Amino acid sequence: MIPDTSTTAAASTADERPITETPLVGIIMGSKSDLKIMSAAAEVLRQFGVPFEITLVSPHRTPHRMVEYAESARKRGLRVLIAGGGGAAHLPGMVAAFTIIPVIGVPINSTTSIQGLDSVLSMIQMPAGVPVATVGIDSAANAAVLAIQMLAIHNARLADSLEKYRNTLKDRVMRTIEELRK
Ligand code: RP5
Repeated sequence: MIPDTSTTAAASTADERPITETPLVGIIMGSKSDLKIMSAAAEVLRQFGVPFEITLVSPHRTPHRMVEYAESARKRGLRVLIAGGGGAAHLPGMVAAFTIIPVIGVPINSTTSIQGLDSVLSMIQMPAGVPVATVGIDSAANAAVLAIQMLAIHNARLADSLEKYRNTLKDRVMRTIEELRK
């Protein structure tokens, strides 16, 4: 049964009503040591009221679980996967091989020697027809925003929330410009 170690989360306040109770986004990672980075994706999804699940799926240590997770993801209602990994980060690419739902890869800087470049290179050069949308090193929050943008194609509430979010980013820059003028 997948996912046996996951937490299903959905926002519950009036302003952050979940769009459905079923998780739409699956956040997965190769190791518990990735959680400190990947929890940023969970936080963003929570803020936007997007139901998600979060769990460990290791391509090397639990390969059968990885196949089962990827193959069952769409049937279970998931619409986007966010997959993080460090070092030889095969998780996003291998999961993408077993599902047609979009996979967003988060390269994680888990080694001090090459600082996440190993993970980037493990994710970006996918063969034609099996893409992984790779975000920046340790950029789990951006992966969540990208997932929300995908869901917003068919969800007006999420589209409105994204417009508001973008305006807050713009306002922040404009405030700084004003302060520098003084
Ligand atoms: C990868 O190896 C994981 O995604 C993690 O980033 C890295 C190190 O894993 P641990 O040795 O900390 O479990 O598979």
